[in-house]
Amino acid sequence: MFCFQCEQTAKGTGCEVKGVCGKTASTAVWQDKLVGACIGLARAVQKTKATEATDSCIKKALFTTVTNVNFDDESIKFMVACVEKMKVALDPTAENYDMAKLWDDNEDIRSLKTLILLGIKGVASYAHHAEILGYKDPVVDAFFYKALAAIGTDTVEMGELLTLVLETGTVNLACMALLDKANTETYGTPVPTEVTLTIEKGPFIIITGHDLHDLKLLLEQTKDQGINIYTHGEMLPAHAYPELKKYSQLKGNFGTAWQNQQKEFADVPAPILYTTNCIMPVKDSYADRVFTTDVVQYPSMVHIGKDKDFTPVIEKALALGGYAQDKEMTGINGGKKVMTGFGHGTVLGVADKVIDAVKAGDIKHFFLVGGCDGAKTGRNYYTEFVQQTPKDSIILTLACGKYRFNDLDLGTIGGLPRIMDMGQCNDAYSAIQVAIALAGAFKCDINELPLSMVLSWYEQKAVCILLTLLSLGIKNILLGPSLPAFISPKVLNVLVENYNIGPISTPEADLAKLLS
Ligand code: FS2
Ligand code: SF4
Repeated sequence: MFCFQCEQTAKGTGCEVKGVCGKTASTAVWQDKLVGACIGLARAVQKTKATEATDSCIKKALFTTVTNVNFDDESIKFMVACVEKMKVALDPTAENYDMAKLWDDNEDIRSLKTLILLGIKGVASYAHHAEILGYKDPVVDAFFYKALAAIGTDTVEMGELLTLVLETGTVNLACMALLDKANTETYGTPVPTEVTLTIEKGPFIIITGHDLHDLKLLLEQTKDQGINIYTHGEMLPAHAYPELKKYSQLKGNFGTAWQNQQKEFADVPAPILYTTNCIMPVKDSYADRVFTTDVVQYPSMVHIGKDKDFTPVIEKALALGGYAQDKEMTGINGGKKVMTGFGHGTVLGVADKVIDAVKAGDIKHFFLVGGCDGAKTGRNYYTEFVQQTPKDSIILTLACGKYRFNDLDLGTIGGLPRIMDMGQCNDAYSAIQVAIALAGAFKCDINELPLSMVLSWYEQKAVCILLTLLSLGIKNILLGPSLPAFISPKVLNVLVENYNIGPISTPEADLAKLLS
């Protein structure tokens, strides 16, 4: 096997025996076969034409290969067969691609093709969520075939690949906009919402991952059942959507970021429903309580299929019964509640207030501190960075990296909390909208704003978001906890020369640099 798609890759170079994430060599090989089959399908589509079925299939297949999504060889094999069948129906002569060719390629070509591949895996995840809500963008869907076909082409040159890298970012912006539209038209515009970390006594279900549609269905199915629902990980921002928060059994948030799940789920008297990444290898201590749905699969765990009948989860919650007494829990800094719901709708709704505060000097700087969390100790950087930001600065955040600091009370400026959670990783779209609006108000370029981006990455959705920021010409991004293994020195040079992207160092040094 070879895999270097995530931040925790072995030795910082690549997993070759077994994944640090727990992925076996056999799963890695099947995932490669799945991507190779998708390239075959893309080749067939380019000769013939795409269908609704091929569009859906490509998105689901790419999402399946994202880190911490699917550890189940049988389901991946099944998907490979489905993709191949579609390909043969369109063009029996189109060949699948052997991913070993990519892993063994010249390091710069491999680097650029990998950036495109990982980027479209992220885009596919967002496009899949949007499609579930009935939203599609033909430009986004067409790009998967174009990008996959390019990855499978031996003769493609560096310049052409660099253009495609940036196009991946542009397409992802369109895709995040599509998902934003899908989410807000379906569930309403997020409103600032305080979320408790206390778990009430009695039966409950923990729902994790990014899929709001699964949460909605679970809320419908648990109406009047005496079962409470708690979000976990990337599901936290769901509390802010009017059409979800109206369910009285949606009570609060359980636990912190994904990498703590094995510890946090060990003795929880409730089932856990995984709707997307990040699932970690399931420990015996809670294996009887794990349920998966949609793209997530894990060997021997109960999978809820297309019928979305959550009865087994509900029955498990009732059988386990939850805690006997209310259980007060805290975030990693001891806070008992967190806030969410500061999407672009809310922040731009008070744009005048924000602009006045900047003009009056009450707000001197904005920081976007967001992205993925992960297990590395160096990620404490983000907690310390936020703690050390000056009192006249605002911290915009998103995705699961916020669990490092979202329970801190850093006070307010002009009635606005200093930490504003904009949502899930895909809600980077909100941060971009706010940056564009501020640049418009101050008649300057985004790079001239008193705005610094300090990002953390782990998996492939972070890759597509980074590419979006680069495609918008955003410079001086600080990235941590370490730079991706798949960026070759030459490609890194291009990114540094054109975008001045750099690694995080220490909170003190970085703050001094960003505020100078
Ligand atoms: Fe965090 Fe994991 Fe959102 Fe990522 S919960 S690293 O999936 O996409 O973020
Ligand atoms: Fe290794 Fe990350 Fe790939 Fe898992 S996803 S095999 S940890 S590089």
